[in-house]
Amino acid sequence: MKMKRGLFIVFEGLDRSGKSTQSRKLHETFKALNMESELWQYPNRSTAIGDLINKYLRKEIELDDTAVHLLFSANRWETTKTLREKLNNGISLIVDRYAYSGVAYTAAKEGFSLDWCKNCDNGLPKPDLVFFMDSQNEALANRQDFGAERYETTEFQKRVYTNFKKLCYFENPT
Ligand code: DGP
Repeated sequence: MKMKRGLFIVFEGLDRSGKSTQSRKLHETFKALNMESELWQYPNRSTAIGDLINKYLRKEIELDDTAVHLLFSANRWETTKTLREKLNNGISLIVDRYAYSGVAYTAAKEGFSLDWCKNCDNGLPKPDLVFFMDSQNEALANRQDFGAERYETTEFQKRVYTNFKKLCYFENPT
């Protein structure tokens, strides 16, 4: 089934919080309903910028924190044209992480405010729906391979979680 405009759905949360599994499940559901959709992921490690980010996350290279923040954002901006085209062509996008991770992760580092972190993503296409996988870090630390990548430490994930909760509140105050 072709929709007039595709849906832009994002899954956010800590590392190993189940985002990828839920994104895949939703994608399967779309397929079963015969609705055109694609599964996307940020960072998109397949581009030149994504390759740099990948090396940074795997601790193969060191980069300045501000530069890395801008690279993650640039990685979203560089795919914006394609993203809009897909949506306008009726293809729904189910996206594992987006700009909320950009803010929550960098603001977990010393000297970065939530507001500053939001600036470079201003103007990106806005999702229609964002799911936050509300998993606490204690359980996540027991998942297989936890610790392999740069941000996978219990302390860091605790600060990221606090930031995600602040973003949930500020974006949707009750
Ligand atoms: P993933 O491929 O979903 O496991 O994400 C890789 C790691 O990068 C994960 O620890 C979350 C982090 N991350 C994702 N997006 C951003 C971002 O925009 N900025 C920062 N600083 N970190 C991010």
